Amino acid sequence: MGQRHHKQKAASPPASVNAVAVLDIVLYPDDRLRAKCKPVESFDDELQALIDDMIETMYDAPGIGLAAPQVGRDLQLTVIDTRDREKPDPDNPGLLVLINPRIVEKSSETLTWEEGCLSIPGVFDDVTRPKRVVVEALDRHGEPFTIEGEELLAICLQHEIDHLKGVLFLDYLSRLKMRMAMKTYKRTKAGYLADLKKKREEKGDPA
Ligand code: K1U
Ligand code: ZN
Repeated sequence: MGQRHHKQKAASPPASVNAVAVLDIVLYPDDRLRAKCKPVESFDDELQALIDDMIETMYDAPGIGLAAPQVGRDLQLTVIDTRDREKPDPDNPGLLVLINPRIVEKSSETLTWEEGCLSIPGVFDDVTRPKRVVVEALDRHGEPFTIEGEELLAICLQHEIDHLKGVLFLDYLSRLKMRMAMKTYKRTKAGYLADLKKKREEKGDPA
């Protein structure tokens, strides 16, 4: 499992008890991003801690989604929050925890969105996907639910569910766009790792 970086909170319990942690994000081209993830079968305390850590990691990044393989776990688990703090939308479901999710409906209408990925920092490109999807999943307690997403939520649901199958948004790019993306990534990955090291040193975390 990736290293955990504990966040200090005033009046919080000792670090060993229920401390939420920001996890290391696995970077492309790590093989763990290509795993076909296993279904979650046990909704125990260990799973609850992983979910809380993934939520913290997504908000810290910041991102609008995060899938378990991105923190080195081959489990069918993802967290999503596509809310825009500046533009509150009463129709947005807010924070979602999706376990063993599957797309049960896709619209024929498509939408092209410039996607990014926390595992491929600095690379953004257009991907065309169904504009609306319906997803069935289990919540963090193992209760089934159905979520319908349109536009950004639909795009994010598909991006995260792809992660659980070892698929990355890069896989949808033409060879030319992929070559350009890799040139950009070579430059941005080094800067990203240097910034991460500096951030950790400032926080007093080990490298
Ligand atoms: O799964 C991931 O890598 C997270 C990724 C999700 C995603 C982004 C764009 C389209 C589809 C899916 C991200 O969150 S990248 C960061 C990002 O898009 C963002 C960050 C802060 C505010 C708004 C967006
Ligand atoms: Zn991603």
